[in-house]
Amino acid sequence: MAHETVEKTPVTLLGLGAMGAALARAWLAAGHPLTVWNRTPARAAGISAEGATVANSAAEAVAANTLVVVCLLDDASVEEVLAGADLAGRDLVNLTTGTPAQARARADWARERGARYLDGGIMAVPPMIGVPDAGGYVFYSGSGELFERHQATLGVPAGTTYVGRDAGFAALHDVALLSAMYGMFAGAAHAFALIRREDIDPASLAPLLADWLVAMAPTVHQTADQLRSGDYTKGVASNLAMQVAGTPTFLRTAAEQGVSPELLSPYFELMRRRLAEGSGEEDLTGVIDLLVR
Ligand code: FVH
Repeated sequence: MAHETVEKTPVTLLGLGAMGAALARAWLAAGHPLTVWNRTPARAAGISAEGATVANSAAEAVAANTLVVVCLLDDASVEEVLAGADLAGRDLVNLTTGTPAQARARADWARERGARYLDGGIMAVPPMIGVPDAGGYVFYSGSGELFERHQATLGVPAGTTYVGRDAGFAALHDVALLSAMYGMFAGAAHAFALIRREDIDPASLAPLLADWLVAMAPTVHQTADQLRSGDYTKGVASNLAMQVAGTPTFLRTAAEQGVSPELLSPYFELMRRRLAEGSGEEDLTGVIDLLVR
């Protein structure tokens, strides 16, 4: 019986840093013809040995294939690397981390040069790339048609989540999730600091902390529901008045343990401000409105 051979979309990849190299290996492992370029040529040697074609310049790499993926340090390096390339007719996918405004400007910039544009925000670290069960994925935004055309190829290194035609939305979702992550890191840092000088094994606190954070995480759905309805008292389990009344205990405990309250205090201050506006029956959701200027 004859087997149908499915042609894999050829990919050009600019940038072979930690993330770029992981992306390259995933496409090569899946059988995609791959052309690569990196500013420091030595970084391409391993990828070349694994089957990639190494271009002599970024312009040569861009000329090799319609689908051009860029994964560089920052937006300035994207500008620098693509400056001499002919982008007309190219499908440019930019996986470089940047701000929403940078992504929108880069989309306009690409369109002016005759390219279609998709921006991406990578929600993964390099070891998660090419590992389907690792949970990594990439936010995409910009041309919906481009996303549909290349979804299968883009889905090889990690999952794909398209968040809209606005080219800035992938970066916005990326930064929103990572900002929440840093808030979580800050809370965990404070928790570990509290036990730092005690005879408590951090390894015994860690699973308790992880389970508690997981148990609390679904509260974001209630927050979203309250933001949509505008009713911040809907389904409140622990109202703001009660929570503000509890904050001195947290601050006194920090003082007793010799721990700086600098990570917690700004949030407590916002809670107090919202309470002072007469919102004691609400959830913590009103804090969000204090942040939005
Ligand atoms: N690594 C990670 O954990 C994160 C996960 C989430 C997404 N980020 C973003 O991915 C972009 C690339 O990150 P990376 O990990 O590959 O970064 P590096 O290993 O530092 O490699 C940087 C590459 O960029 C090249 N490069 C830098 N400046 C220039 C320039 N002016 N002209 C040309 N190329 C430039 C660099 O080349 P070289 O130093 O090897 O010559 C690397 O190829 C990034 O946006 C993360 O935020 C990764």
